[in-house]
Amino acid sequence: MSSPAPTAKDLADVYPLDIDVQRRRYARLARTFESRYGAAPAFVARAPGRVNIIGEHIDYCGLPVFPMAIAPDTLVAVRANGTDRLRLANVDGAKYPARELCCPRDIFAIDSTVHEWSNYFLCGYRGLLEHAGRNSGEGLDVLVDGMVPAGGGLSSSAALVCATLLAVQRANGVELSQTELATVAAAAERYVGVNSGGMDQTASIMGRTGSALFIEFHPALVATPVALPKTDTPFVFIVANTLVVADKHVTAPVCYNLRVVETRVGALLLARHLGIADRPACRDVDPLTFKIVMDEYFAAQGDDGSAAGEVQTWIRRLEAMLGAVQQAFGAHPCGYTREEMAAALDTTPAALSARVHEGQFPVRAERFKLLQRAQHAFSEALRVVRFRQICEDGSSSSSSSSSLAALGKLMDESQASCRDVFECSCAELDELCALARRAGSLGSRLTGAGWGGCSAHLVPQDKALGVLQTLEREYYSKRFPALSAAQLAGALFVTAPGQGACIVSA
Ligand code: NG1
Ligand code: MG
Repeated sequence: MSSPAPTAKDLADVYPLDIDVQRRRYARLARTFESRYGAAPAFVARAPGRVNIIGEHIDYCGLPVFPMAIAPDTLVAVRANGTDRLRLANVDGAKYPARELCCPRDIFAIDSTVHEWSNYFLCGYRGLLEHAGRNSGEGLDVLVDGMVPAGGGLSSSAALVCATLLAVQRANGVELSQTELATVAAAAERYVGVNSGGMDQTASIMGRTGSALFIEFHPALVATPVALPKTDTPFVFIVANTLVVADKHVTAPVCYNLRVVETRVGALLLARHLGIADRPACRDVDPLTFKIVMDEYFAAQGDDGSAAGEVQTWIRRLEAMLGAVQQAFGAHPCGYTREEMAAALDTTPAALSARVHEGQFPVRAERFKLLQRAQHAFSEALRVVRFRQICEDGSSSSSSSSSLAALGKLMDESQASCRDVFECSCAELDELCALARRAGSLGSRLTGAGWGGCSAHLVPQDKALGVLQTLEREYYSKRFPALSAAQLAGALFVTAPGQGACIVSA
């Protein structure tokens, strides 16, 4: 028996973000701030989390991604205190204890070996000072209220770094453009020891209600809002958290940072295979990414891509790269040792390690799977470009359920590639995807770095309740029987593209 179609109100209530809840949250933040510091905050900066719809682990390859900002966000309430103290507190003081730090000393001494929530604040502040060329800034009283689940693949970290950056630029009388904010936030977050790309910060800063963002990183950071298509059958996105906390900070040397190194070495070897390693843009640029190698390869042939439309150019180039990847790495399906990679590049393992910044972001592996990582990167970029094209075709005219099915298929293919080729899924993510598809999801995949964290599902509205109920019954009740209603509401919810970061009150 099929469930009755839920109304928009039913769906909105799945995640407690209605206006009254938000009013109470802001009022509580102001009250707590005042009782803690003896004065009201001067202003509140907010920055949202994000769901990546498609395009996983390719932002740091310079290839385009397709995320959306979501409603859950982080608030940073601030007041200058006229001293050199940074007093940081969090409304969840049990999980994130208050810290008193020194400005600027602690800002320039972030210890990336400890996993510490205040580091993300220090990152944001350090990013601002470095960008503005200042060696110190205002001492601040700060209270943070975050609603983005931590370690869940929804970018709680970027939400805190972006909200901090917005707050400290205002508190210090500096004004950055949106592109500068996103670029500075992305670079700043690397001070916690994860060699991340720039997708999360760009989505958090530049998100638009109702639109996803097609984000390009090279040759320049450009985020193009793309409206989701108006289909005959309305659809929603459901987020389901595995509740397996993917602690990227701890696992970075064997997971995230390792993937970054595999794609970086892959780019160096691919450039050599294509005979373009000595072009200045390949030789001197740091980091060399797959996107730069692709652009340089075509530039070397005098092909500037203007002969065909933008989408056709992307597709033609990405397909050519997939062919080249097969030729370059096809003989090594089991991966390379460090010695083999160095030999193929006429260098030493130590020099190669330095070239890919292992001093700052060390990794551990017996074998580096360059073939598989490169296959994932270029094929995932193809899926991103195709996804965008279907959205654009479908927002000019009302499109059919077949375009919805095509979007879902791209998401499913992305999940298969993440699981089998890039190896960043896990059993719980695979299970959530399988359960959701069985209950009517058209496309299900992990979102964010993976190895735990959240999944995202494209679901026709009339199937949404069924998917939610199935996941609750078959996943959450079985694995987490003690979960409270509030915890479940934070783990399993319907979402839509929301607005990016802003200063809420001044
Ligand atoms: P999460 O794990 O959701 O924070 C990370 C990276 C992104 C991107 C994705 C994978 C950080 C801050 N963000 O996202 O840049 O590479 O993984 O697509 O590490
Ligand atoms: Mg993160």
